[in-house]
Amino acid sequence: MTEIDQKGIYITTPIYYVNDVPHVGHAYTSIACDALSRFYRLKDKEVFFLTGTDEHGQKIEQAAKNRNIPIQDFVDGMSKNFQAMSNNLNLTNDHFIRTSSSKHKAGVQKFWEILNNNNQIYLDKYSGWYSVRDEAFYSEDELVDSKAPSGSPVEWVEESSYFFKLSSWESKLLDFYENNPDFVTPKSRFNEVISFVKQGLKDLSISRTSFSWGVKVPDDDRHIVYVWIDALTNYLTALEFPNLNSDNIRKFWPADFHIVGKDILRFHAIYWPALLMAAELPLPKKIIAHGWWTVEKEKMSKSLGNVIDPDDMISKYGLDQFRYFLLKEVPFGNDGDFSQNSLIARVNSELANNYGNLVNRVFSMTMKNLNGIVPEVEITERESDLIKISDEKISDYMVQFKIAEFSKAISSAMDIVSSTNKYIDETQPWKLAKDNDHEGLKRVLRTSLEMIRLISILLFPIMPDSSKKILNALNIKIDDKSNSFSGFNKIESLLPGATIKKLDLLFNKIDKTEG
Ligand code: ME8
Repeated sequence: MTEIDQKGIYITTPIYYVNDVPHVGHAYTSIACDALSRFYRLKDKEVFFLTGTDEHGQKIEQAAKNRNIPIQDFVDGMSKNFQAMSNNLNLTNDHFIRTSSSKHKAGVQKFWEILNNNNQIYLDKYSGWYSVRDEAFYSEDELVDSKAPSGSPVEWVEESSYFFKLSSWESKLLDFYENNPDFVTPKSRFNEVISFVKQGLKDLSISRTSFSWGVKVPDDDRHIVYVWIDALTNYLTALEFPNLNSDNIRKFWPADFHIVGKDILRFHAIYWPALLMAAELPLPKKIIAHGWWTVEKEKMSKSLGNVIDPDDMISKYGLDQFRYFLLKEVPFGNDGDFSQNSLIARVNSELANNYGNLVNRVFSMTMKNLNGIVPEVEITERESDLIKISDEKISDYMVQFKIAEFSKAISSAMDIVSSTNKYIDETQPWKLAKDNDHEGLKRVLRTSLEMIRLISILLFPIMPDSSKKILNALNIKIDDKSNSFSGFNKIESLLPGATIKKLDLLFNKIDKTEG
């Protein structure tokens, strides 16, 4: 893939179905997108970060009916839960799209008309399997024990339907994949996509007639646009599509990162590019499919009663601790297990004992020995060594974060924490204080303060609140949308003579019994 150019960076979460309340899986995707958005803003990019809710289709219609609530009222209420999740997770999304909004619906109809005008749609009859839970069509040979491959129940459907000529895009898709070998990550999932396409694509049913909750097909309102066509189009309508001359479309389309769970990769990596090619629109640059969370080794499900509510985790362990754990625990793309004991262990060893301890001891020694005043110092070879390590780790961090390898990027930042703790253990500033070696003491504390500043900027996309508190105590202003990495790794960034502020303990050790 070519290097991302000067255009703005467009990052999207999937839009979440409102049949249910938000859980840790939704929180995970959203936090990942938020961290990536914050990272690119630090790199002086203009970012458009989109999230929202998917409010149409049979699944939502059934959920509202089961609860006996008028559908629009139901989706209004349920969408609010996801908007609250965005706030509670401290997301910096630039927009929250709702597919039941009239602007979005008009955009979907326009997208349909473009496809139709390009001779990409025809009317026929669908007979085959449909899973309401997955909102997906399945062929007979895809079923496993009479169920969808996801384990969802399927029903036989026979109805009049419009079709998209997906099959005619097979070779163009394969060419596109070949020319864009990083289009989907991880690679193993990309290979699955490619082999699925190579097995042959059938035309895709893109309208339904057996329910009414959705966008009406232009000029044929017996038909409702298939919810996935409606949903995928959100990535365009959020940028003011169909106005192709709008500032947002010009600045942000095509999307740079569609981040999705592996469950919905097929829709994003096959149907979406084919639809865009058919509509003669540029294709997204990258789709990242992340893995699946189990909970204490079990599939998360309502019937098992083990669904993790992000709000519970935030109130129990703290927001930044929760964000840190999710992004550090597994390499992005792999499946992970959400275990509260693992979360506690990670918070205690990596945040409390390592990072928190570094910050606390350096701040308290600076307060006690230097009245909180940042000293002016000359560095020695020992400091140069530490700076060399941190420079290497910063480069690693940049390489990894850019491609959403959060866990590796965090490890690089945490390596600087460990190296700085080691530097302090070796230089023993408490001993320098006792021995009245003021120059030595000042040098160690100033260097350590600079390292804390640097680490806190690196960790800002992951733990914005804590980083902000630390940086604020160092008199460095950082805000959610307008900061920059530029110049941050210069060691002389703190102002000598300035007084650092008192900082409360940020990462308390969690008692295991609290889990
Ligand atoms: O699929 N582990 O919405 P959805 C990790 N509306 N991530 C998980 C997860 C888990 N256990 N469970 C859910 C839809 N997710 C469509 C998307 S986009 C145009 C339309 C995350 O509410 C993961 O990102 O079922 C997954 O892709 C998304 O939630 C599915 O959310």
